[in-house]
Amino acid sequence: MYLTIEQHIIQQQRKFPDSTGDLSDLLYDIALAGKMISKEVNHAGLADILGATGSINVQAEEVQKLDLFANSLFLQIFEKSGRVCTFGSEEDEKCVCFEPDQVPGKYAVNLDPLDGSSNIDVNLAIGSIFSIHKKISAGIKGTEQDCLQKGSKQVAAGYLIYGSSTMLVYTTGQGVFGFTLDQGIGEFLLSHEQMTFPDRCTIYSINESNFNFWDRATQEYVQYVKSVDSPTGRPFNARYVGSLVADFHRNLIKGGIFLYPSDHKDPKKKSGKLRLLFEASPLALIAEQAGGHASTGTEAILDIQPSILHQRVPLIIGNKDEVLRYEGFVKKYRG
Ligand code: P6P
Repeated sequence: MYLTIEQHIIQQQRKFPDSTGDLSDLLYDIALAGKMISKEVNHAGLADILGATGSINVQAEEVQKLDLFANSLFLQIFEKSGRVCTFGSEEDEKCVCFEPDQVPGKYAVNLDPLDGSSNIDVNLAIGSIFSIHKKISAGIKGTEQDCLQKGSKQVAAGYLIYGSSTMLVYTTGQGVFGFTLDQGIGEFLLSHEQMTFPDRCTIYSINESNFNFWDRATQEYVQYVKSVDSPTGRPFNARYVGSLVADFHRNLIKGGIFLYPSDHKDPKKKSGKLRLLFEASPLALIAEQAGGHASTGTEAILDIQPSILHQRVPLIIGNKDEVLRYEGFVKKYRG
């Protein structure tokens, strides 16, 4: 008999007798949003087929871009919940600070509502990434300060992956747990207890079209893992979907390192393409809880004090030994 995510969250909550249950309720809210987005994402292909007759979906409604659909869904759920004071989203320039009704929300949520959504029309896995912090600002109403917290201060983080099946993977600091959506009963069921990176790292994930724009350390590291001198004595497998959640999830299960380093091809990417608060930080907590590591190449992701909401960082994440090895290459060139 499988455990539902609700039962699991309550089990975890019982370990903290003075818990009010607000974090548990917030995790349910995210699971609910995940079920609703999963339905739309799977349906999008159909809409696209029908979309050839114009931007009308099967219910004859205006087709919303799915990432905007996901964003507004999370916004509505969080606004109604009374558990969230501030909501930062990759889709919105500024964070949303909800009007506290009776009780101000205790949590700030940073979210990438639908990461990799450009892969929907080619039927590749995409995901939602979430990061939860406690409210720290002084006033009743939340502020941007509640979103701009170090990754090490997260009380929970995780992601939804909409792939061959829909999964919710999360941690509250007690290990990493994976739940698979049973579409038949509409429940997330515990399918991966205490997820950890395998000992052996055999996969590297990076967009090699940027090779000529990387620094020497990255070029040398990638050449190394592709050679017979690699830690396994044979070249690592190259696996790159171009959808962060899909690449990260596969590497978590099979053992791998994902790299999105800074490059000098695009001035906007000189500190990396991926966003600290909406992608790197939540996945870093999952990685560290699963025995892995996440770094910029010189600094642990969880230690970075964010300065702006849409701060970009280089992201090297996966098996701990491999990420530390990459850091060694960087050190060699930076001294
Ligand atoms: P590139 C998707 O657009 C995304 O934000 C991540 O999901 C993914 O890892 C990355 O960008 C892919 O970027 O430059 O390799 O296409």
